[in-house]
Amino acid sequence: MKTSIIGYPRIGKLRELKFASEKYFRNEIAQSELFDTAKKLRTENLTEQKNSGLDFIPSNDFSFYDGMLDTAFLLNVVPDRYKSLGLSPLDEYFAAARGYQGEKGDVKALAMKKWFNTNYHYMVPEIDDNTVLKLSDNKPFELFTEALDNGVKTTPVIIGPYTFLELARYIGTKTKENFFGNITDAYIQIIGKFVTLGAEWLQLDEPCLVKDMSREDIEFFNSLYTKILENKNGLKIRLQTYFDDVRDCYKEICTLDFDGIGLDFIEGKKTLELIEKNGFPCDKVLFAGVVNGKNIWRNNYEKTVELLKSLQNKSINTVINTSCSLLHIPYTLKNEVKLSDTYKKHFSYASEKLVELNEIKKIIETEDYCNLPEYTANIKLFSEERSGCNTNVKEKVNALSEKDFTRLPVFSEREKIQKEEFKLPLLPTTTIGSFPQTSDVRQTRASYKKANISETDYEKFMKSKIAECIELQENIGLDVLVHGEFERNDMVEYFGECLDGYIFTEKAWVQSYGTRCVKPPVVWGDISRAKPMTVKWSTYAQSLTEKPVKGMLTGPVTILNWSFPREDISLKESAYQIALAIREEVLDLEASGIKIIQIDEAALREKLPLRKCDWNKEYLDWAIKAFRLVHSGVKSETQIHTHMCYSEFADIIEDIDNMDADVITFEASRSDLTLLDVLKAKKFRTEVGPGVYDIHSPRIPTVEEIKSAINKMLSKVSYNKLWINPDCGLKTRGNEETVQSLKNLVKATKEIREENNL
Ligand code: THG
Ligand code: ZN
Repeated sequence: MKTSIIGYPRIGKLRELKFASEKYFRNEIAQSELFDTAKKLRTENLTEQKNSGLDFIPSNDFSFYDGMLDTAFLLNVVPDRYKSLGLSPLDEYFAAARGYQGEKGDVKALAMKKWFNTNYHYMVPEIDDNTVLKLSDNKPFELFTEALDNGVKTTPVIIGPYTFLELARYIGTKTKENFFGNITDAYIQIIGKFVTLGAEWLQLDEPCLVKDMSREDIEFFNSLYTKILENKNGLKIRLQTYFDDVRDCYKEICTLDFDGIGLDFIEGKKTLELIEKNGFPCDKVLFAGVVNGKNIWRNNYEKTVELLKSLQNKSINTVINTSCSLLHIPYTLKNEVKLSDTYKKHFSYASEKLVELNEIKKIIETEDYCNLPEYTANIKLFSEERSGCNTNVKEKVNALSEKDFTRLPVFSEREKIQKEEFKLPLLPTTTIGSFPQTSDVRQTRASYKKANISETDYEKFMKSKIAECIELQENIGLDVLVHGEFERNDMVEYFGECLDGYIFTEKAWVQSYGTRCVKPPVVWGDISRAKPMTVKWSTYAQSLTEKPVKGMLTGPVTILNWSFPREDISLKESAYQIALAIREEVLDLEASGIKIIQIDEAALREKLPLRKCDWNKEYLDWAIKAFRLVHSGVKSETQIHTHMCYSEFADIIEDIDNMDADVITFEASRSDLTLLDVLKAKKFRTEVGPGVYDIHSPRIPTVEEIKSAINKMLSKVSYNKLWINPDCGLKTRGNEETVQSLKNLVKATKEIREENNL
């Protein structure tokens, strides 16, 4: 049996690509230096994969920002506003990714969205009626040739035409059907070029096949590939799916002329059943995703081998594959120097997954594999009892009942009480929580972590930053303040570090979007709170001002979704454990005089099952309850806020109301505020602050632009319920642009209040 992966991380083991790109953005290095770094990283990846014994090595999984954006540029789906800037190709690409504000113009970035159920984000291709979809870039071919020059005939990877057209945003009157001819022509041309270059395989990623598909969707998919596969000219085409099963179109993909089909056996609940019921075509290769590409636990060889043998027994021509691209896990355990081997031996990052693939191959190919040391060591690992059990926590979770999930009095009563309590102006202004994490902040945190400065000095520094931040917000004229979150590296990692049951890593970076990475903590055992985590900072901030300062917490679902979760207990149980811990923090904050507490559920939407039929029973039923559990114990005058990121929540808007928060802020500005219509239609009850400007771009929004956003909002949301805020935390921004943007926000709000006599 051969081995394969779907894609590899690209940011660099020590985030070299991130640092080089950001230097390039700051004009500190030339384009050529950035290109050199990128090439070096690609070569390193290639060498590592080749040396591991991997049979199918991908190319074109590299990207300077995002694979979807690359595909848009490959297909000439680039809005005129970027082309007309007259920038170099690379700068035009970054303008679409990040927005551009400079001597050549002022344009916003493309929209950005969550990539399926991961913490990765993709750029949304934008198609208007003038878009001429055609092959217009050479990157996939250049990267194939580059690898060939290094002695490896790779499998180039490209997003497939169905997923591309499905995920694109259509801003004119045309729809995906209008692009049938052009996109099939483009893919046929791509195939032709790879044939000329001597490629053997092409991998087309079609993750959209794991979502609900209508009859029309299936027919559209069918016609796209019927046309493309008629022209494959001897190139072998692998249809690669991931993140769930393909139950709606399994039969169709088996009949089409693909040479290989990649299916996910980890997240695809029905993958095996589909094969058992319908068989698998003997003229195709099954790329069986049996090594988890999303989590960091070692593979259970006994189970995997049993599965692979069962496929073998059905005479299926099988390749051992990962369940999805390894983009979603960190590079290598070699850089985890501090973590004890007690834990590490249970872990497997991308480069260790390569070793696992090779070991599984060896085991499968060995007649009497039960005595292979690779196999026996793995059996032993999985039979060991793991530490971290806390019966007290388990009992608390078992004892939960309906009243623990219910806050009283009801929303409408609380709303009245709170208006009286806070006496805020109409359209209150606030921010999401974090302020710029400037280099002094990062450096001081790092020195403290390395014990280079004392706790007293660290606390002094943090308090001075908090005081500065409070003064700044008062000067700007914001109504509800925050402490700035300077003590936090990340809104999830920080709590992971404070909570018992979590372990955290040193260099386990995973790309989140563009050059931004996160370091997800690992849920190791049962979770509990050892001590207050945020009270000291919040109460200090509140002591400096008459205005309310929000206490800032991360909600249980987000903490869990942005961690590497356990696989031995359910997500629901872990979420309730975390919820109980955060609940203790909420009650401590309240007891210390904090009157507004924000509990972010930035990632609530992200783990929603990809198929609607699984939404309630498998997720929302416990996710919403976990949030309610956190805040149900507070007084009626304590105001609970929450925040959500990049989400499309139109279809779960009622569930969001059901979280029973008093105020929600969310990101809307990159998607043209379409959510407002839904809020209106569904009579959204929670007070709401749809972000008035996009913080993921360095450009400063003008007063006029913010006013126009607020006016749009006022046409859909009652002035009694509307809050004014940026659309996410400010930690990635610089000080100067932040101050200017917030000043514009306050000025715009004041003018609107005046113009409307509010
Ligand atoms: N934390 C986690 N996941 C997230 C977010 C987060 N997913 C969605 C959204 N927010 C993604 N946004 C960001 C924003 C900023 C950063 C990462 C993801 C960021 N990262 C630093 C960087 O890459 O330079 C590294 C962090 C650090 O220095 O500790 O700024 O907020 N978990
Ligand atoms: Zn956000």
